[in-house]
Amino acid sequence: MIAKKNWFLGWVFLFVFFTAAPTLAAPNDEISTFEPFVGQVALAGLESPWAMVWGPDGHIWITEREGQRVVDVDPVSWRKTVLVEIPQIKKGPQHEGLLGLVLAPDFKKSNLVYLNYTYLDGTSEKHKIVRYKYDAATKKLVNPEDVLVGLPAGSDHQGGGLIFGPDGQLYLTKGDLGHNQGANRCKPNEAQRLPTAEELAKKDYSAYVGKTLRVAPDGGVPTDNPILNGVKSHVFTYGHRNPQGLVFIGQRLYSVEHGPSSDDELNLLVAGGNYGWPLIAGYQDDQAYGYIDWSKVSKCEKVKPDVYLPSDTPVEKETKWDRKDFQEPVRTFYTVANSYSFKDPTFGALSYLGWPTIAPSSLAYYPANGPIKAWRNSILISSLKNGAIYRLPLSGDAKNIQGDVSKYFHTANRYRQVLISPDGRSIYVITDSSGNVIDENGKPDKILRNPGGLIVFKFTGN
Ligand SMILES: [Ca+2]
Ligand SMILES: [Ca+2]
Repeated sequence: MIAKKNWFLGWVFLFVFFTAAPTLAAPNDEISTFEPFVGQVALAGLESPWAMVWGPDGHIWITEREGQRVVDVDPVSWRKTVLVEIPQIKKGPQHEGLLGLVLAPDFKKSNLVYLNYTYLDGTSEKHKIVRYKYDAATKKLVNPEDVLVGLPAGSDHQGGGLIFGPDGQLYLTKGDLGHNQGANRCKPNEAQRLPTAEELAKKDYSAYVGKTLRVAPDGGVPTDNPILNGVKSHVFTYGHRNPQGLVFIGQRLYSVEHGPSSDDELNLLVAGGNYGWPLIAGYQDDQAYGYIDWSKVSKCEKVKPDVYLPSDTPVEKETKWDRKDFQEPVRTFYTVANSYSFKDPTFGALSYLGWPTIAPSSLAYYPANGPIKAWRNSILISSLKNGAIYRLPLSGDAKNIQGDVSKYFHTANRYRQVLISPDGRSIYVITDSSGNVIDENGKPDKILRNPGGLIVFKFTGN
């Protein structure tokens, strides 16, 4: 049994010296000194900021999921201007709205910016990739063009991470829409289902849930996409729950995804790989997880899973599945034994905050030649649950994690995305506008300190 206390004490907090973190919400107030970094709240009141990239003018471009807009923020004056407002975006309190954005690799020539968001097609909710042209004269995003439309969408687990690869193709994460859990418990989870040729002929992309998509810049299927179950589609990898962060390190594509009540995952994505969900969470080890297909339970709507499991509900062991293409994670946050207690009284009604997860929301790569020597060749992961950045040192070939995980900048905020400045000396985070967190004292907290914020942590060392 992995005792809870030992599990926390096992973390090594290198280079981070916590001072009492004050509860500041006003822009330009100093958050705290996380020596050798100084934290500062640059902006507050963004409407669910979701993704950030460096714009062409050295400014930070931020999508606001519920704000239905992209804004431009000057990282010196913190002046904010609106690049585009998109009122037709379908927004929701948690997962729907404007998600990731990325500049085209040939942006200098094409001025193209790719976005993804949920929308209504008649009465049916869908998800799409759209591209805009940046007009440098007016500093606006104009001339929207649909790239890939009619992707599945819903009230939960949308994915939405969007990047370009060194191969010139677009990569988009698609979540499982939260099927087989919560309010969507009786809908079958389709993360293992692969698209058929008949569906693709009709542009029926319903099987694209729980996948990573690889999309040509014009929305087509790249000719070298993997053939899965005899069919070539936009699907690059499958068997995902809710992957959000993506980053390329050289030719290697890493992804983070939210696990169920344990086993958040860092994955190295390979073409055609099956990442296990919902049959397997984390490693194929039969520990603290087994698949229950609620859609097969009679009178599913009436069953309260917290109270009892009906006798016709088989819990299927992970080792039951023989999947030759299964890819285990590079690492998990965290894998625990069957004997682990998921009900820590510290967390009361917010018991999920006490689960062995971090809720990883984004990824960034700290380069091997960056000025922060101790950080060189590391992966950074932002955490929604702890309001912290986790740093994972990589092996020289970037194939593995090598060394201890460090945790930085913990405040009572949900860190939605992390972005590194071009000079490698500033680390930016955007924060959710609402939600619950674990605060600086390890206690559950319903009050976010800097909702809808942009925070910068500046390196003060040599
Ligand atoms: Ca997995
Ligand atoms: Ca497992």
